[in-house]
Amino acid sequence: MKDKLQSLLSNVTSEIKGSQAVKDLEDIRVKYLGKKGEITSILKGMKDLSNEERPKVGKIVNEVRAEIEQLLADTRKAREEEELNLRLKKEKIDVTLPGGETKLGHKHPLLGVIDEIRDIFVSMGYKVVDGPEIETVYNNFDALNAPIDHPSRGTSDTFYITDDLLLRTQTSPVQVRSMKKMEPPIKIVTTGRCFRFDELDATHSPMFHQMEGLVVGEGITMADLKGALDMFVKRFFGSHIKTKFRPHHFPFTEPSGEVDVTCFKCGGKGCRMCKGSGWIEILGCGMVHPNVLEECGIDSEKYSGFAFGMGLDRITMLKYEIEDIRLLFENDMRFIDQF
Ligand code: 2NL
Repeated sequence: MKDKLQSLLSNVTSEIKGSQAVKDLEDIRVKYLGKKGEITSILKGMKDLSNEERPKVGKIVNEVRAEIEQLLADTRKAREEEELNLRLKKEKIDVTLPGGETKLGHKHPLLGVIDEIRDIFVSMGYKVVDGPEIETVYNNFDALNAPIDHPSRGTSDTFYITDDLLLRTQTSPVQVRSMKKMEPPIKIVTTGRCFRFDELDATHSPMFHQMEGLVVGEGITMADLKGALDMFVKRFFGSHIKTKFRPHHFPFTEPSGEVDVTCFKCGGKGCRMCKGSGWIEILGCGMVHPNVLEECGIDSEKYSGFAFGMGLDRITMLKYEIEDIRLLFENDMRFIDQF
């Protein structure tokens, strides 16, 4: 028995010495000291020994077991240290290596245009205001003098949520809210998403972007309207660009007009961009209708004002000669990365 234990001990010792990894040591522990291990089975066999032999053999077995445990613990410590040193060596970072290229993002072309236009108006003293995309029918239509039978009110043109709530079809309700809250003088711009029940094609999208401006004060006239918009056009398109005011009709302004600018591609000679006319339409405007002022709690005898609105998607498309509005909203990086 003693010899058997001696040879077992020498086997274990050489196995432990020959182990490569911490994991091997665990396998060795299970093989000898585990529930079905060799030492354990010797201990189990002790009951068959004589009374004199049992304590002697027991002592030796326990000594051998203690020796194996000690050897396992020592070797485990050494192996762990080796493995750590190996990892530290392998995973060392060479801080002197050149860095990888970092790709910088940039503004979406539409957002770039929005920021540029907004900055121009802010520099002219306008305050930026925001409002919700879900609006009341009252703020979107009634307060803006829209006739009750106006086609844009119908469910075929507007996304209704309930009888009283809708997705705003223009940014004007933000200005209705502002007029009800603020005292003149008022000088504000607002930008945001608007929604109309349009079929998606190259020039129409059920979701689009608008910017509107509103000025209300004592003695505001059409001269102020023309001066402000002419200034904006020269700052945005260039100082050589001319403006032309054409009569138009909107329910919320009277008189109303549309603004054309000289074609910035051909300089007015006529090209594909301006469809040969030399002029490009960029916005709608007018003097705020007295009904709108009164509905928003402003005395139309004392105050007057002008307002304007423009489609930002269209302006962006003109600026970059983008021929399909869908490109602005598909977020295809092959498109966006060109700006
Ligand atoms: C266009 C025309 C316009 C307005 C928007 C406005 C707002 C209030 C009162 C009066 Cl609260 N008017 N906004 C006025 C004229 C034209 O937009 O073609 N937009 C894309």
